[in-house]
Amino acid sequence: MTYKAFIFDLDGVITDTAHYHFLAWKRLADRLGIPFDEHDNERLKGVSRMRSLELILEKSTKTYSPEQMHEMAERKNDDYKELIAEITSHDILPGVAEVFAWLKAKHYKIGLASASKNAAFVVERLGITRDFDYIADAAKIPNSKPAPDVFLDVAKAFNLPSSMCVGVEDAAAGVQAIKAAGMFAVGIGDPAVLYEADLVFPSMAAFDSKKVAG
Ligand code: B16
Ligand code: MG
Repeated sequence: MTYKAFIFDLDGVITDTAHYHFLAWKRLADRLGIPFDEHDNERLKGVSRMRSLELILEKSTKTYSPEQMHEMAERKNDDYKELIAEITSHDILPGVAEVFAWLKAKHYKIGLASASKNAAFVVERLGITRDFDYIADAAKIPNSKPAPDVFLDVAKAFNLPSSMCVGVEDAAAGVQAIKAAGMFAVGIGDPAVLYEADLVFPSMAAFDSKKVAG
């Protein structure tokens, strides 16, 4: 096989921060009187902070200025940061440690391509910063998923062409980003949702590295 690097998404693949995002968005939606539940939250997975806010405000009867929206996003992020401050290594999803150990033993590069500007903090809390050869900084990525930018940024850091990289994602927008980058896409979750992926495993615990890289 020609692959040399595996590039992972964070939320939904390495750890489940989606629930904390939900709680923080829910607090904002309640304050604004906008209906918002776990089902609505599905649409926000892998989507940037501002785009997430726009999706929530679709159900609002009021319109808000860019300044107001900026303030809402800041407040949500403050609430979110308070929630994720308690994350520990126990929050690493089952299967991740085994997959990383296998990849390291085979000398694959391991990268992180998260849309989250809090990714470095989360990874630090999980205690796995040193497992990554490169962590993309979402604040420096021009276009968020489904654009390929964050995955291309990691490939560039590794000095590898896309054809030598495998992307791993739990969100449809993320799988689209991997495919737009020209990489092999592994989906984690429901094949019906992640139908654009080249291969789908139901969870990281079911991730079969040999099926991807041999
Ligand atoms: P932040 P991922 C994404 O993480 C989340 O899935 C998404 O819900 C969130 O809005 C986005 O990060 C931005 O996060 O507000 O912390 O910058 O799946 O790309 O690891
Ligand atoms: Mg994700």
